[in-house]
Amino acid sequence: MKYFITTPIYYVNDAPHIGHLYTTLAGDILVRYHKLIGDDVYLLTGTDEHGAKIAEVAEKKGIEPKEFADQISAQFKSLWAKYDVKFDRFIRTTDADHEITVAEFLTKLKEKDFIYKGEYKGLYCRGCESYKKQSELVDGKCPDHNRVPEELSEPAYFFKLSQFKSQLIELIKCNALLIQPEIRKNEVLSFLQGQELEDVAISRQNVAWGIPLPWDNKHTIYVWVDALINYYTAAKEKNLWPADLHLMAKDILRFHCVIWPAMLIAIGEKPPKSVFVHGYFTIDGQKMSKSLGNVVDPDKLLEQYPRDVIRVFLFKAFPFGSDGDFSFDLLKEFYNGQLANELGNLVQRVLTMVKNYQNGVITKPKDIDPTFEIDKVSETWSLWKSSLDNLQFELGLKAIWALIKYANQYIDDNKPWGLAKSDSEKLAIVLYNLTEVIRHLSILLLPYMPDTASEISNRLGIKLQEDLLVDKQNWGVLKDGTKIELSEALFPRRG
Ligand code: ME8
Repeated sequence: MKYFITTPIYYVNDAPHIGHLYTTLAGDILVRYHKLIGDDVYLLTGTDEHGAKIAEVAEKKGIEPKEFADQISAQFKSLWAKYDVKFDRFIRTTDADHEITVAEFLTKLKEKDFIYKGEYKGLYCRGCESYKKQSELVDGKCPDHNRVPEELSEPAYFFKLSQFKSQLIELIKCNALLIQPEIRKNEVLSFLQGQELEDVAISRQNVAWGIPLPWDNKHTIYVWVDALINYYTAAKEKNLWPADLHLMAKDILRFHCVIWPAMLIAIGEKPPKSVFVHGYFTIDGQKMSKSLGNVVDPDKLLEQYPRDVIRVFLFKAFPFGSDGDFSFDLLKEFYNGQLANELGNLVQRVLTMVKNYQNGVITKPKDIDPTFEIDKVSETWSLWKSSLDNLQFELGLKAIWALIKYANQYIDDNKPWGLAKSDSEKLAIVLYNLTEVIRHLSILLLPYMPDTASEISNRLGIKLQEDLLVDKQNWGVLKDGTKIELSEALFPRRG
């Protein structure tokens, strides 16, 4: 089954931060999951490079906007390599095929009579790159950017968004455009139902850094219209439209659930199938902002912890659709507790016992231990699947950790060190159960912790195939005579 996932394309006015990392990792987790279940998955990410904001920052730095965009875009791309993000395309809005697609898209809108020329009079926040109403300001400033918006009065071309109100409401109500979590769906619906939809200006006369309007090159295309079309550009190349899932945070919900589907319907295309809106990070309880100096740099995080630790922490810490707090203290506590003491300790204890009591060779017993609850493993698989299908990552991770706890408890209850002296048959059964649990864990953890998954598999003497789940969920796959490898602890405790 084809499954086309997108992240937002990020602005290149500044270096990547933990928020960008979060959304992109979610995409990568889903890619790895869909590969495992045999889907033909495609992940799109990239950078949003045009517009007044980027031009302004480049000018301050004394370089051309494109040169500046090249630098920051390269930072995003190299960051994704460091976190092993498996994207299929990294799109840039300065890519030639995108510029062509945008021009074609706008030409279609015009031909279908959804564009007219008028005069835009009003406010514009460069931080959001969006038109603002007086009622959206706090003390005369944009609340998100703490910046007084510019007053614009200029000729502009408009898209007849107002014509799409009832179609959009219908689409969202019946989940043909599924917006999750429910609270975000209700937010969009109450926005749409609460007022008349206004037409939206889709061109700027005084912003040179953009794609020219195909029929009037005195205007460039409004950066959000340019940016949203990126999904369509990439899809066209591979015949992927409609997108199955657009990932994002709540800041850009309306662009994706109002303007974007309307633009698509207007040219006779299908809207995206679903949009998932995750929460916002705060840092030590405070809003993350440059002025507070608390922006978390994903590159710096990697200087302190391996990428798997960061990946799993971010998704276990709080539900994907809710706001949550990041702090280095919480990260360290998670590392020492759930990684070193629980997961790492389980793997190390079990492999050490196989090494010490069975010469490092797994024996597959004929008998079973009736006290061992194999159901716990199959239950974990079903929670794993439903949580990944519904983007409830932390629920799936909780289930995995419950299995880890169960296995640690099983060791304490059975005391293999005692069995080694008295009952070698029971010992073989107990150690086989434990090594099998570890094997299952390596696959369950794969979408979240790919390095750890392959490390555990290597130590178990099996090769981890990332693309197929078939049979791996069964019990008893580890073969008699498999040689394990004992090595350093996976997550050495930190002081
Ligand atoms: O909006 N917590 O780009 P952008 C969690 N170019 N996620 C966060 C976050 C936070 N504190 N801050 C940012 C743009 N994000 C446009 C998008 S798409 C056609 C154009 C993440 O660089 C989150 O995914 O401001 C959010 O939606 C996105 O970064 C905004 O990135």
